[in-house]
This record gives sequence, C-alpha cells and structure tokens, in this order.
Amino acid sequence: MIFVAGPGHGGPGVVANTYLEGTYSELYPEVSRDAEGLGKLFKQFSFPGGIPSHAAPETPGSIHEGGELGYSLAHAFGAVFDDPDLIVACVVGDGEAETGPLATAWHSNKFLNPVTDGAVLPILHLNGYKIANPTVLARISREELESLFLGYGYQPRVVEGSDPGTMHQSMAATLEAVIAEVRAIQAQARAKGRPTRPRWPMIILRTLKGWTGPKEVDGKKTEGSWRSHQVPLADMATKPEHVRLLEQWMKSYRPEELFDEAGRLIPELAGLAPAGSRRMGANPHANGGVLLHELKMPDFRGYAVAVPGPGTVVAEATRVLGAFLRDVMRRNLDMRNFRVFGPDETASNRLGALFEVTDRTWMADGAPDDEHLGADGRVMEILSEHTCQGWLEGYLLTGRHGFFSCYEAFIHIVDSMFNQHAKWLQVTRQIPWRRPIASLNYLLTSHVWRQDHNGFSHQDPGFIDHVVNKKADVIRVYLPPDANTLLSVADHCLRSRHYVNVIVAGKQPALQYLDMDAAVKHCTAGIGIWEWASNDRGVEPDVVMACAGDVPTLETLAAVSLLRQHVPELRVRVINVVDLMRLQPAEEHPHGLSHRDFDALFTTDTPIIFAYHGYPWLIHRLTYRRTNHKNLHVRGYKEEGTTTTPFDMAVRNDIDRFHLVADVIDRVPKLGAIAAYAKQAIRDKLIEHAQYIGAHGDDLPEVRDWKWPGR
Ligand SMILES: Cc1ncc(C[n+]2csc(CCOP(=O)(O)OP(=O)(O)O)c2C)c(N)n1
Repeated sequence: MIFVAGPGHGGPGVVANTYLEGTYSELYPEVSRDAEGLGKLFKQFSFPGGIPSHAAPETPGSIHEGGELGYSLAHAFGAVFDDPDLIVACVVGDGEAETGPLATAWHSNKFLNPVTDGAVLPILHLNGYKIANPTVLARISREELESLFLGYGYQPRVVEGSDPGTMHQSMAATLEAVIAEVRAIQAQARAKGRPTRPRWPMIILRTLKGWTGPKEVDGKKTEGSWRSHQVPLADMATKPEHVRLLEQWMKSYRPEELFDEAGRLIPELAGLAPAGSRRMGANPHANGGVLLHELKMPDFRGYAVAVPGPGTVVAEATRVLGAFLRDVMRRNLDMRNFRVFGPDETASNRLGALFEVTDRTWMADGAPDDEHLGADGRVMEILSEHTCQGWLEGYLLTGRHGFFSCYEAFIHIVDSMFNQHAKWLQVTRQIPWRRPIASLNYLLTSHVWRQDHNGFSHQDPGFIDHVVNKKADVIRVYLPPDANTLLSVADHCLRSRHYVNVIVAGKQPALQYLDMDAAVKHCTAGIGIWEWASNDRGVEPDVVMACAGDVPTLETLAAVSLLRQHVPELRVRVINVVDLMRLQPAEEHPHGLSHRDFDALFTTDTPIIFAYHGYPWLIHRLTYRRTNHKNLHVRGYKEEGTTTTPFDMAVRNDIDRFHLVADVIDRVPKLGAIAAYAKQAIRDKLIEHAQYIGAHGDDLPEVRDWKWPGR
C-alpha cells in the first residue's frame, strides 16, 4: 500500500510518519532518531533551504507533489493500473475536491479492472474549510453528499466525530473493513476471471479542521474553523501568549510518554510499524525508477516510408507512427507496463493501428455497437486532459511507460500539471535515492496549420513556449518534418528517462523528405543542412532558409523551388531543425549547439529566413545570443487563425511560399534589380489564391499538388 496526501499542506503527515517508522533517517541520516535529529526535523520544516509544507519529491514514500491541489486521485489511479496487489490510500481534501481535475478523477473507477489492476481507497477528508472559506462538500446535506458518491459509483462510509480515542478506533475498524471489502471484490473478480465494475468502497472522514490544535487564538475560534489553516499561531516573536499556546498544544500530545530521555521513540510504539519495504517511506512503488523495466522495442526502421526522392511521395506521419506504437504495445503486452493515453483522440490522431492489438480501457456499461472497448484495454481515453495527464503521471511515477497524444491546441489545458511534473523531475534528479523514471512523452498533433474545419479555437501552438520555460535538463522539444523522422524521434523518446518530451507532428497526408537512413542521421544531429535542397556548396550562401515543423518545411521548400525558377543564380542554404533545443547556446541546454557550430550553419552575416511551426518570437528567444541574430527574420503563427484551407492558413500568417520568397527578395541586397518583377508576380499569385479558394473552397491545384521538382 502507498499513501497519497492530497489536501493543502498535508506534508507533515507523511514526513512525521516516515520519521517515526525510521525511513526518513535512513534517507536523511542527519535527521537522526534522537533529540538532535528531532531538532533538525522540526527546524527544516517550512524553513529556508528546508522542506515544504506539502508532500514533495523529498518526501519518502510520496509520488505526489501536493503543492498544487487537484491531482491526488488521478495520480492514485495511475499508480494502481496494472499493479493488481497495490492499494493506494488517497486522502482528498474537501477543498481540493472542488478543483476541476479532482472532480473529474472520481470517474477513474470506470477504467479500473479488479482482475488486473490494484485498487484506490479514496478518503475524503471533510474538515469543512479551505484557507478562508467553508468547503462546498461540507455544506450540503448528508443525503446529498452520500448520493453524490453513490452516483460516482462508490460506496461511502462515514467516520465522524471529535473525540480522538473513539475516532481512532472507528477509523481503524473502518479501514480494516474496507480493505477486506477491496480484497473480497478482487478475489471474486479474479476467481471468475470476468471483470465487472464493482461499487468500490470509499471513506468520508469528517473531523474538525485543525483538530486537536488550539481551540481559540486571540479570542477567535480556531479549531474547527478556517483560521486553523496552515499557520494558526503567527507573530511568535512579538506575542508571548502565542508561544505559550503553542507549548500547551504540543505538550497536549504528551511527548514524554512517547519518546525516551534521548528523544527516541519508545520501542513499543516503534515496533508497531511494518518492517523493510512495507514501511510507507520505503515502498518501492513510490520510487518507480526502482521498478522500471526497459520497454521491448521493435526496430523503428522497419516501419519506414519508402522515399525514393525527397518531396515526391505523400504519407500520414502519425498513421505511420501508429503502426510502430501498435508493435511497441504488442511486444510489451505480457509485461503490462505500457499504456497510451488521450482525450478521445487516438483514432482521430490516426494512431488507430493500436486497436489491432488492444482496446480502449472500459469498465462501464457496454452497448452492442461499441468498438474497441474492453476491460483489458490499454489505450486510456477519457475526455479530460487533466485525468489523462494525472493517470499517466501516476503510471510513470510507479515505474511504467506511457505515451500521450493530444490535439495541439488543447494540451494547454494541462499546462499547470506539466509544470508540476517538470518540477518533480527537476528536483528528483538531485535526490540520490530517487531513481530516474520513464519520460513523459507528448505527441501534439491535429496541429495549428491543419484545422481546416475546426478553425480558430483549434489553433494554438503555444504549448512549446510554455514548455521551454522549464529547466533545460528536463525538457526536450522535437518537430519532425515527416514520417521517418517522426519514427526516429518517437523511438528515442520512448527509450529516454526523466524528461518531458514534446513531439509536434501533423496527421494529414503530407510530402515525405527523408528516407530512413537520412532521417536517422538528421534526427541524431537534430539540425542540419539539407544538401539536396541547397545550392551553396563551396560558396557563401546568399540566404539561409531555415525551417522547423512539417508545414513550414513544406513552404520553405516550395519557396526554394520558386527562387530556383526565378533567380537561379541565388545561392540558398536550407537548414531543417528537428530538435528545437539545438538552437539554444550549449551553455543553456545540453542539446544546444556551440556558437562555432551555429555560426558555421547560419553564417555570421547572411540573411536568415526562418519558417517556424509556432509563435515566431520563440525562435528569437532561443537565438538572441547568436552572432547572426541581427539578420534572423522569423515567420510563424501570429494568431491569424480561422476556418480555411491549409495553404490559406499559411498565407494569413505570412509563412507561405510566396511570402517567404518576398522575404528573401527584401533581404538579399543583390536581388534589387529583379525584385520589382518578382514581387509583382508574387502579389498576383496571392490574389489568384484568394479568388480561387473563395470560388472553390480548396487550394489552387498547383499549390495543393506541389512536389519538390528535384534538381
Ligand atoms: C490549485 C490550487 N489552488 C489554490 C491553492 C492554495 N491553497 C492551498 S491550501 C488551500 C485549501 C485547501 O483545502 P483542503 O484541500 O480542504 O485541505 P485542508 O488544508 O483543509 O486539509 C488552498 C486554496 C493551491 N495550493 N492549489
């Protein structure tokens, strides 16, 4: 069993218990099991350089950073999927229960298979208050409250009162009963071998907030009130009566009966804790890297799209990836350590090949025309990005692997959850006893450039900007331009540890550029000159055309072909970026190019036209310290979105081939003389484009069917 502490500032509960059972001192020997250690334990609490008041990465036995409320229940369920013997006791704060992610996570029980998964025991701590307000759940009738949880599919049991002795007995008896109930449900389901959804037990624990703390402070009710939140007694330096109250409060627990003269817990009490890895701070499930097994990986090269020449054949990158993921799934079915997560979009994102080997997890009722739903399914779909993210985090934190595919625009829903997970990875990287876990892999597809029917609401490439705020040692961003590069990147990400990997790739039929050998080389380097598209070998280029992302790559190549047609003497270097972090200086990111290498690629004085998938300013942010930054001109998405054709989206954001050609003309001085004619031709083309899409609702055939013309 592991414990998840959801409520705000629930950390001391876990820290205290892991100290008393001995694990805390094993991991932090300076906090020894004596008076000196106790002194350090107390002093470090909420002290500069010490430990926070929530359960945190430093807390033994915790998979949960409780600072940002709302994720405890989804984490708990993520932890028990595919771990039939594990129970997670998950305390949910009644304030926390008001958050969106927590509210929707109750439905996780419709995805829990009693035969092959473990169980979650939710304990709603109804202490009635948050920081400054009553909680909603504490101010509805008992009938409404119980009906709510019955409606969610649980069988609630209420433990209620304020007399500690009676309450401890009552809680102990209830815990014993519900654990027996969980085991009985599991035993019955496992004996039958045919899983049905049971009514899982849960506990509603109704106590006073600040229970056993000071009853009144400064004449104001404190125990049983929001005033007991976090710091019930402040201004200790100036209010001696507060010091007296604190002493009284602490002494009310009669420490002299619990600890000996040297400050050691008396043996009768110390002996109550379980031994070894059964202790709550030593359970390997809460240090998932210890349990992590490598995924068995098929050779991604076997899924390659044949590319006889660059820019001539068409494929759907994510559909190709789907076949690879299917076989990753197939190879690891027996290990039960890989799941794919997504908010109802696995098929829409063209990863449907997965359903050849597994179903979507589903324990709710079935209907005759259901497709690919099953109790044993390993594709987890619920229309809650929060729940998908929370489940995946719980699954990874307990030593398994996963993959999350999502529409690019809507991944922003979990911005904050991503933040917290990235912080967890950053902090745990520095904690020697925490072992690295599998990376959290996002595939962002159905992206900004191809929302032909959905329109503006579905157009937002800003998650990348958000992700790169985080520490370089835990985040990676990849923009593979075609299917073979996507395969190579996905293989790399699935093997990696302790990162958040963001992969952005389109699902629509699109031109393919690199055969598998070239793709592997390109992805390994992360950035490189596409020689077949460049004509500057042996001379200084007149312009560098850089691109990152599938649509920008297409438009850049189309622009290059136009330039070849109209100004064949122009020397163009084409650079494609797969690994966005290559743009940063080496001292800022482990993948960053040295200044020397960057200058060699981008030159120190040639105009650079950079077509980028997302918001253009990110490229400036990543490259502002590069020598040639002053000549860098970036095109990207500038919030000109609507329901329109693919090419019109590019035109509206000035990232289309014609605007890119115009950018080159404007920036390469020697083109002055021919500029007027070329620009007029471009203007005419853009007018023709607008007229054509207005009349036909589709792009000009010469644009839509464009292929790389070769040399
Ligand atoms: C998402 C989020 N919003 C707001 C806060 C600030 N906050 C910290 S504790 C708390 C109240 C929590 O109440 P509850 O979950 O009932 O826990 P309790 O302290 O009563 O045990 C709030 C609002 C937060 N930590 N996270």
